[in-house]
Amino acid sequence: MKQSNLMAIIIISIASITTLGILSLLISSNGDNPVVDGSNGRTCIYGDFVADPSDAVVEIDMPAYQWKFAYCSITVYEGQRVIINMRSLDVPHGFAIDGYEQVRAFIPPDVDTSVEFVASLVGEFVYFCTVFCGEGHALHTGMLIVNQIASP
Ligand SMILES: [Cu+2]
Repeated sequence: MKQSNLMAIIIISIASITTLGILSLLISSNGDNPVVDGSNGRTCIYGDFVADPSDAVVEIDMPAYQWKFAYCSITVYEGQRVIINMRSLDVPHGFAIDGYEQVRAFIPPDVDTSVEFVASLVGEFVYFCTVFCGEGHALHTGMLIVNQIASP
């Protein structure tokens, strides 16, 4: 075999291996939802949600998946009407908030599900998945923070 042919084969091999490596990196980084760190030590898709204190109604889009809600935490202000629109990106999940017992929803895959409530209790409340959704179910939680509106 001629030396130049051998060189060509080596160059093509290196180029193919490099291309395959880059492709597999691209595929693996897009295969799962990207995960970000929240302020409360949790990981989620979007990070932390913080409402504008001047809004009367706060509407939040919060997909759920194994084993995270899109927001690690939701911060709202006392008296605000809160609407959380949810949709499962994989298996059935549920939603409830410790301390806000009236808030409860089943979140089937690919169906829009909403909960609506007035943030009447000030404090920190854990929200959690109510449907066993796999090995990470116990970690499928987040934190609702209801702040008092500062008095003038
Ligand atoms: Cu779940």
